[in-house]
Amino acid sequence: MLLYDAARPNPRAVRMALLEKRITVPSRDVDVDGGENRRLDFLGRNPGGQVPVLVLDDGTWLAESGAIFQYLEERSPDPPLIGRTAEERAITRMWQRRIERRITEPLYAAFHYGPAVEMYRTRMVVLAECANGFKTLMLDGMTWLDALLSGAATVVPDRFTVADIGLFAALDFAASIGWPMPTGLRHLERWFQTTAERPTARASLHPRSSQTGVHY
Ligand SMILES: N[C@@H](CCC(=O)N[C@@H](CS)C(=O)NCC(=O)O)C(=O)O
Repeated sequence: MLLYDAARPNPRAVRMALLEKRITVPSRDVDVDGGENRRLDFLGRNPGGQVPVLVLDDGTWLAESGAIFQYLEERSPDPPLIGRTAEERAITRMWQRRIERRITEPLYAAFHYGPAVEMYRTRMVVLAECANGFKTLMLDGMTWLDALLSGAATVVPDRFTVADIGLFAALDFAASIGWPMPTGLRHLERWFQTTAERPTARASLHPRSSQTGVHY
């Protein structure tokens, strides 16, 4: 396998999952700043034009973090990051999707259409006028989750899962670019601190983080 990586939060989430599962995969950085992932040769293999991509041993390009998590789980079930039973797996996916919809997708849209708009303008449709709206949705999602966590250390009760990993990669990135979670969300703050203490949280940071201060 080969991981097409980059100094970006979704690739970081895959790095964190690999570390949690103690799987070592060689990686190569894609020049996202230079638009390598939006060129025809890359798009021919991943029409989504984004990273991460896991290249499987048969040469298949597997994109979308959720699909990559799923593949890793089936290849290396221990420790489980999705679940041991059909019920556990379904519950993890339910939370993973809720978090994407309510928090991480609005967060990334707010970033692409806001601070990063000039870079993305030449590559994709950007809705600069919607950046603030997506940020409002993201903040609303954080408030929603805070109330649901109510002291829990993990999104899915009593199990660390890919739902935690995807959320952590996004919120750590956001805080490091100056978008901290709103004050007063003490459950979400506690969840964040607990997740940040996992050895894989630090170990999954891209080497560029130490130069830029951005957590990805
Ligand atoms: N739905 C995709 C999203 C991946 C994504 O947003 N990748 C970003 C980095 S975090 C990217 O490739 N950005 C560069 C671009 O879109 O050109 C996933 O879950 O993997």
